[in-house]
Amino acid sequence: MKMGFRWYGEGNDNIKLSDIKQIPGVQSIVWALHHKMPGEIWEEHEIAEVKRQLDEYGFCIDVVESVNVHDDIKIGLPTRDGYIENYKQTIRNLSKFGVKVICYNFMPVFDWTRSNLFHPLPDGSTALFYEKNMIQDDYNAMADYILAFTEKYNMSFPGWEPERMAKLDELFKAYEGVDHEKLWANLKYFLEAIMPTCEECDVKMAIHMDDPPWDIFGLPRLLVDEASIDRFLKMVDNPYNCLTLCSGSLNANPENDVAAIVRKHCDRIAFAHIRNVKHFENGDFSEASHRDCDGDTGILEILKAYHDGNFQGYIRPDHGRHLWGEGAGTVRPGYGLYDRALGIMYMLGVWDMLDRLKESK
Ligand code: CS2
Ligand code: MN
Repeated sequence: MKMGFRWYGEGNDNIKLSDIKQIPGVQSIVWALHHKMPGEIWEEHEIAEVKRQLDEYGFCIDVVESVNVHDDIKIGLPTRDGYIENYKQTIRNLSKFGVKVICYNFMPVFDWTRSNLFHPLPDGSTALFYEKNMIQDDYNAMADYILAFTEKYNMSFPGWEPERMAKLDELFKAYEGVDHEKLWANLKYFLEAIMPTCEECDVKMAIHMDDPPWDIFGLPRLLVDEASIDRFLKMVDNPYNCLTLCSGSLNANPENDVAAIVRKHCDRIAFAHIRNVKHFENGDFSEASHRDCDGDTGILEILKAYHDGNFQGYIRPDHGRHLWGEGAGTVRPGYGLYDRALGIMYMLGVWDMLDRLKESK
């Protein structure tokens, strides 16, 4: 297991690499070129610059998160082939600098969706929150909420690019007729087209789970439970077709047993996202600290499943709460420094003890 930390890049993240360096056990920076639009080629000189920054602190560049897939590929338009060629070139360019894993998603229109980015928790911290009733039919209201935030604080979220959001009605129209089966077929087409490049370059494609793991605003979502993960891995049965198993995304549906999925597919999980979620009876959920008893995701069982599976991939704390003065304007929602650092210490504590117990057997 190699521990990582997501960083949004120089000038785009208030957290400094020198801060991350002080968190014990972090080897890998999970990064991206966040100024790139889906479909654009990531150029070698741009990647080289990030590599230089990471080298300075001895971090590895192995995992990229959010090489976003162009809507035309998800919709299955004839123009998709050009965007797939660009994607292949990005894979080649990334591999030249040592990248081993690309985390991406295949969610139509939106990436993760929340109704409140800084929901107050009883302990005085704040966290991302999903109020089921708020996310029903009005996708424009949803996008307005997110864009008002990103504009106010002069940032953009991957998957919520203002350029795309500006044409939301058109985008929804373009997805008309893309039902679950069509979307599966388009995903298969994309993966089969890029697998030879992945093999050649030794780069694993690791799909992120859909968040939340159910259809929203009438848009189909695919990676939602154990059965759909089975289907995905079988559909393109290649060791380079892997998962970013996101515990918090999956467990937004309490029926999902994430530890069981880890046990079943450990060898196809290239990247593990660890996040804890607390459920409410009405279907709302809140994100929580990584400590097992603070949520319902079963963090201890999940870590044990990875440890038992001798997991060799990358892992990172996913979202954290905002603590100790962190809030809108000082941190990216879900991506503060402190709670993610605490999450790392919790996970490493558990992991070290599991190592110890294994040694003494
Ligand atoms: C991430 C996802 O912040 C998050 O929830 O786990 O947004 C993830 O980066 C993307 O879905 C990957 O494409
Ligand atoms: Mn995640």
